[in-house]
Amino acid sequence: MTDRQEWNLPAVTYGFIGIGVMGFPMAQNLRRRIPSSSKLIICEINKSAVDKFLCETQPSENISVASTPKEIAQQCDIIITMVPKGPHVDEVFTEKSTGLLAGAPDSKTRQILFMECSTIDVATSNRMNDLVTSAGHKFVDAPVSGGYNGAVAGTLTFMIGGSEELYNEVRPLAEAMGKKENIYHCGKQGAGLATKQINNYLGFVSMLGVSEAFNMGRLYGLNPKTLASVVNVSTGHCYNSSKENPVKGVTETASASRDFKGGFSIELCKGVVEMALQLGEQVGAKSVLRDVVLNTLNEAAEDSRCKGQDYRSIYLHLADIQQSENHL
Ligand SMILES: *[C@@H]1O[C@H](CO)[C@@H](O)[C@H](O)[C@H]1NC(C)=O
Ligand SMILES: *[C@@H]1O[C@H](CO)[C@@H](O)[C@H](O)[C@H]1NC(C)=O
Ligand SMILES: *[C@@H]1O[C@H](CO)[C@@H](O)[C@H](O)[C@H]1NC(C)=O
Ligand SMILES: CC(=O)N[C@H]1CO[C@H](CO)[C@@H](O)[C@@H]1O
Repeated sequence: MTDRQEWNLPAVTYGFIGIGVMGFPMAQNLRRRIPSSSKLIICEINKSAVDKFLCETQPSENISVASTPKEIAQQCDIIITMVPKGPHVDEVFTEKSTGLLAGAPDSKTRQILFMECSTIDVATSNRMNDLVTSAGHKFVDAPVSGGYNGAVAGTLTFMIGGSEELYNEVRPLAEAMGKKENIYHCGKQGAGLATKQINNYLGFVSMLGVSEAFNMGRLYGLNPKTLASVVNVSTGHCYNSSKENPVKGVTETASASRDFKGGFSIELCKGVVEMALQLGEQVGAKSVLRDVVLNTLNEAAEDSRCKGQDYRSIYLHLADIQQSENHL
């Protein structure tokens, strides 16, 4: 409440749809940084999340709750959406009696800026963009990375797709929920999502390689710490070999040291990687890894050692070892 001027956000009415794991802390940071005279209206189907949000917000803060996205569009100038999947985004925007578009006014009276932060397929995002812009309103795709911790700390990375002008308009909003240095203009609408998916694909492929390599080392009988030290300073080095070694005990802060609890679940990872490969197919990009990656993810998602765990638990699946056997 001290440094609101610093964020330089317009004194308009804000709407936030989707107060889930990520949306909850993002909306909290937004509330702290928009002008105190501005109202924030939230909309979420999970009642207990709404109660928790109201309970954790200062009574002096200007907050209200809408029961449908339509009500949000009837009142807000800037609307942020953060929901799990493509079909949810579709419903939030297009549902005939409750959707955002049903509540959006004539754009000459009030033009709405839609900042769509969900991780969804590019085709759905493009479709929403077409509907919104043909009604005279503004739309950007702005997916994030950095997970729950990044959302709480307000250090998320934003990958934004839209015109230069729209990018400049949403940048202060992204800064209010993310890290100033990590706000990227990725290209025209859709490019934010494409960037996010391609990075997640590379992240998974990289983790798969690291897991296979360290399993080879394990079976040969190499000391995983020594192997990691050499990889660390050699050509095999990558983020996941140094910061996220899957062998428990090699990297203190790695997911492996928490027995792969929390983090980016194998199921979410599978969803994003599938979207990335679909995107690759649409643009005609050759992928020799495609089937291997999809099969591995499908198998892992059915493996009790990986189900609901951080995606890096793929190592246990590949090495065919139990959690209790994963140590130095
Ligand atoms: C809450 O927000 C509304 C709409 O922006 C504004 O009219 C009203 O004055 C605000 N109330 C307070 C207590 O700041
Ligand atoms: C609903 O919200 C509460 C509080 O944020 C959360 O603990 C719970 O897991 C949510 N339920 C579902 C089904 O997402
Ligand atoms: C590998 O490098 C990272 C820094 O990049 C360091 O934190 C880690 O301790 C190193 N691990 C080993 C086993 O040398
Ligand atoms: C190559 C690379 O950096 N891969 C991934 C390693 O893990 C992190 C955290 O999940 C990903 O963000 C990286 O993309």
